[in-house]
Amino acid sequence: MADFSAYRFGSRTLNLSRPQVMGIVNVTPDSFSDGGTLYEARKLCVDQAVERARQMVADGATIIDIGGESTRPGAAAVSLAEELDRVLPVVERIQAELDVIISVDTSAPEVMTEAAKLGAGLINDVRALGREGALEAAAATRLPVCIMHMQGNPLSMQDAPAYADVIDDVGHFLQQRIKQCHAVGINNDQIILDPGFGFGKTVEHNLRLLNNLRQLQRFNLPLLVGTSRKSMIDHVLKRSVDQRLAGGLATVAIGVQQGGHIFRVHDVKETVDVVRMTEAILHERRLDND
Ligand code: PT1
Repeated sequence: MADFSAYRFGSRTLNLSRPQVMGIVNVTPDSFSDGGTLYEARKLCVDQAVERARQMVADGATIIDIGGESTRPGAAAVSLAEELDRVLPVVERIQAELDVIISVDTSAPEVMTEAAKLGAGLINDVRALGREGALEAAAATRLPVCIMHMQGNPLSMQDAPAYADVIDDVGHFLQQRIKQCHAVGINNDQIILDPGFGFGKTVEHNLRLLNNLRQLQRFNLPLLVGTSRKSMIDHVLKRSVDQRLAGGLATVAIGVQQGGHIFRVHDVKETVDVVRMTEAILHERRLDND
């Protein structure tokens, strides 16, 4: 069994032998230009992102995931220049103002490189370093990477997801990607795995992956779980995106029981409570609050 009690994220270290909560900070405004100048709108957006991150850290998040490209089903692509403009100022401000690990949610090699220079501690790529130059760029940062399974691409992935066996298929995909990481010098102590909930999967695929997450433990790598506010909750409960908290917390409780290490969520405070309570149940005792 691998020991994750002092997992390195660049200059910072985290105890992944206890489940950790990653707070989501999206920097994907519908429009920067609604009133005022573009410059003022961007600054306001950066301020908002930093304040959200500050609250999440106060609520117990130990990682903040910053993303400038929406990857939810049907989302359109964003230009490299736009992604850099959205993400880098937020990375810079959070690094200066908060004591937290910064994760950058990107598939763009240039964003990985520049964010690492500004102090990011984790590269989170839903395309599993599949873009041209991404493997090499990620390797050069020496940072850990989260590699996620996706079937298809965000524009079309929900059209007709199909698997021989979703657990086997996701496992085989991740195994291939791990090999490619090793080939460029990204070692096991720098690889985090993610089954990619909602990325080219039916609700049944997602439920099966969550209920069998433990099977991905065979890689002896940390597991990241991202189910927060996703449509799989709507498919079970018929809830709009702002009414999915309880459903999401149920996925976190099961994710903890199944051995998940990092939970990527919008609702940090509630998730930290569920993680702690679930741990107490599993260990049949109170655990330290750190
Ligand atoms: C994720 C994830 C991510 N999810 C990682 N990064 C998103 N490592 C962005 C829906 O069905 O799970 N792991 N970065 C957001 N993507 C989605 C996908 C959002 C599906 C919503 C849905 O509603």
